[in-house]
Amino acid sequence: MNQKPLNPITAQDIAQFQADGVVCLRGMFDSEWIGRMQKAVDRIMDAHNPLARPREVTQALGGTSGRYHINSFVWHWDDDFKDYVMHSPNAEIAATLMGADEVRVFYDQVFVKEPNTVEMTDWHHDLPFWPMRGEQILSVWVALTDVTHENSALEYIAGSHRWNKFYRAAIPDKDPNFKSTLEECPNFSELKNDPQYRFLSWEMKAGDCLVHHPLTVHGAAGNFSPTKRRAAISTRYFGPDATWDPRPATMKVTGDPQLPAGQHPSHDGVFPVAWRRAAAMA
Ligand SMILES: O=C(O)CCC(=O)C(=O)O
Repeated sequence: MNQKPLNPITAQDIAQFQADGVVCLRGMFDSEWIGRMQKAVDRIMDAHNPLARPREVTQALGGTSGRYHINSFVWHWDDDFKDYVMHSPNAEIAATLMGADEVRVFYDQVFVKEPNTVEMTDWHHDLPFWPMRGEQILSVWVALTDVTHENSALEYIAGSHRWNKFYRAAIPDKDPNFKSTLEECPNFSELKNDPQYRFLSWEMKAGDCLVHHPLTVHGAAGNFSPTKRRAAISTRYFGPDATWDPRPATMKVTGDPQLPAGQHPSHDGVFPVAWRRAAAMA
């Protein structure tokens, strides 16, 4: 299993990430990682671990076909996920795009949409949902299956991370704990013909990844394939400029270190260091 990205991350990739708030990196994870994490996802989806945090979106919304399953902070209780967040190419990819000398794990999140799942991923950006602030925070969304426009490819709005917007957290199963007075994120699916927005979306092979800034607006349609699952793990990492900001209506962190607001969350048990430049260069 590769620990370093299989392909170089170029200056152009970094420039694109900075300008658009998202970049697609091809062929970064080898087939051993993909096979191992596909099996791990199958295992954790119905596991009864006390630390499991499943959200069954299809069920919660009264859907009658398919399954939209989300699970978060899995690395706290599953060794394959722990190895994946700590020792796969994820952390070096994150460090390279953030320009950070040290990268800590924030959390991992599994997204599975089985065939015939109509539930969309509502348009949103991530930061309003998180008890965190900073520029050096990002997500590495790794495709564990091939991804097509039919089976729920993610869509992004280029440059939306620079809009100075902070939209209300959009929770797929409409959990009322996240209600807030923040402005609601528009349904950009209805604005596809508006020339002021540049939509970005990629069909992907398993092992490709998307890296996005925490304020880049994104969403996805349902999985309308009758046969093909769409599965991904989105791992969130942060660098030295991130600070703890436990606002109301934000996500509870597994193992919450109860840090004071404004502090860098350098709690090794909850946010372990996954990459340091000095060690990587040695
Ligand atoms: O995979 C999905 O549908 C949603 C992913 C997402 O919103 C994220 O990784 O931030």
